[in-house]
Amino acid sequence: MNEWDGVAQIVNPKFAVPKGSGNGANSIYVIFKEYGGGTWTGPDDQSSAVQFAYDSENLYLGIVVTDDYQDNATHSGWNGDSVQVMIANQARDTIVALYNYALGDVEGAIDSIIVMNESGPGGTQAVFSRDAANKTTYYEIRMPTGFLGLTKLIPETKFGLGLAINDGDKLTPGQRGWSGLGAHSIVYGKSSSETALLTLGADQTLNWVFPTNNAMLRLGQVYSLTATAAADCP
Ligand SMILES: [Ca+2]
Ligand SMILES: [Ca+2]
Repeated sequence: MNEWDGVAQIVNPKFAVPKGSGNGANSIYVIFKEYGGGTWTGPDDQSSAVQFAYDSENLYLGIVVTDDYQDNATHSGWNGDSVQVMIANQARDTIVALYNYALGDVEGAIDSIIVMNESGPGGTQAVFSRDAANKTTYYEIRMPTGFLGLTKLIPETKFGLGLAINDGDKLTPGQRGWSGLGAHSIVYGKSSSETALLTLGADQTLNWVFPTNNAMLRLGQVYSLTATAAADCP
């Protein structure tokens, strides 16, 4: 992923648990949520960093997932190691697209790149790879402008985007938890209001504005990225 050098990276984005509990005095923010009997032992079990860039024709997502074991025996777009994406409109009150991505099969036997267009215009392209020795999975996704119903992407274009990055492991296969950016847009039912509002920047990267109403999105460590926080964010 050398072409991503210099593009701002968001490492370990945080979200409030349980869903809907953000912005409170006692809100609890995490970088991973266990689910369905899964257990999470820490960032080496699963954690994620995300990057975005664009040109006039495409939005690009680069996702680096640290994960101790590749699990997707059923070749599912969501029920195992996978990346689920929601695109929402600028108001974040309408779902534009739902796309699911994964590498098929388990550690040592990966045989496919899975692109599942759950809804929306589709036409996305994906290249994924697994570095088992370094326990790292790379996802690179290209979305043509049609995903926003536009002919060109230009600075100041705004839209919502959510990522749920699922983890299953050898002893606990399937969707047993997730990290992600605005993950609650996708899990426990679909909620477009929980996507992050993205604004295309003049330098062809993306600027960020936190959700202000029921913020589930908190940034983790951010490298070289302009982020505008609402007053009630930590
Ligand atoms: Ca894991
Ligand atoms: Ca895994």
